Amino acid sequence: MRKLACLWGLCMGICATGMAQQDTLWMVPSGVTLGGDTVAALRFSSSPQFQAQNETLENWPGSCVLVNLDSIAHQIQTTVPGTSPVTVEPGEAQTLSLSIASPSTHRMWSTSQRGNLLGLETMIRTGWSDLPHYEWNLNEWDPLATWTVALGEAVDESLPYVPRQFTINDANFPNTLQDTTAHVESQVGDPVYISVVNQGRMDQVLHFHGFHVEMLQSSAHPNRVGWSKDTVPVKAGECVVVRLNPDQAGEYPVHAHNLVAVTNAGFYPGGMITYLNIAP
Ligand SMILES: [Cu+2]
Repeated sequence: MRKLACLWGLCMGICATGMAQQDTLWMVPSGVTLGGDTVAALRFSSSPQFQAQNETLENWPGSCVLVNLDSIAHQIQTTVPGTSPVTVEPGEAQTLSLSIASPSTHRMWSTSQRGNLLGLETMIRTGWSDLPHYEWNLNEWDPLATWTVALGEAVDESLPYVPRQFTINDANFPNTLQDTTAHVESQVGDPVYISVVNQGRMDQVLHFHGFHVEMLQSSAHPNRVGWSKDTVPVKAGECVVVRLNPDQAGEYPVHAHNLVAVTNAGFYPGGMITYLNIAP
């Protein structure tokens, strides 16, 4: 794909590093609008109030209280090696204690179909905190399937899968540019980290314009650590960390390489696109 002109101007956001440490997450049901579709949703929220974007856990504090405000029990699983899932009954709370090797980035999600299809999944990470650290949770959405599970019915996941919406941090382009935890803002000579977790059912491949990034973690392809690449596969469920060393100024898109994933309900451009905005 050619470099896209950025029509949305300079986003004056401040990057994501200074966020307060979160030690409680609430699982909250509601709905969101994505690219003209309404989608039933479940999110890890930083308060009992529903938030459209899952809250991530940075600088992992060692344990976190999970409060279930949903109507069914959720079994919460993580990719941290040697740990077992925690089950939280509706209306109850459980403490998730994990010792996480530093630095590393992991996925945390509900193993139920309702939890998974409604998007109850986030990123937990520790380390790589000496530089600004951006976070991209990738996901894709089938609106009809979300309403089916929201009504308590099962979705047959063996049927052909045709999601209509594709998101970074539960937002699709151009709304991704308003997300200061995803839209990279730096300057020449100031490197940043980016953690990427694929929360969806489809494998994705991210294409970086303007730069090669250095692979620091790749849970499905550990042999690629240390490689310098402009195209980064992120398999379903995979957790990847890269370092971007900006050596030239400009606005450069990063996008999913699968054409359908850069649309909103079939309309291009949309979906999994964000920008690297590098000042001179
Ligand atoms: Cu491209």
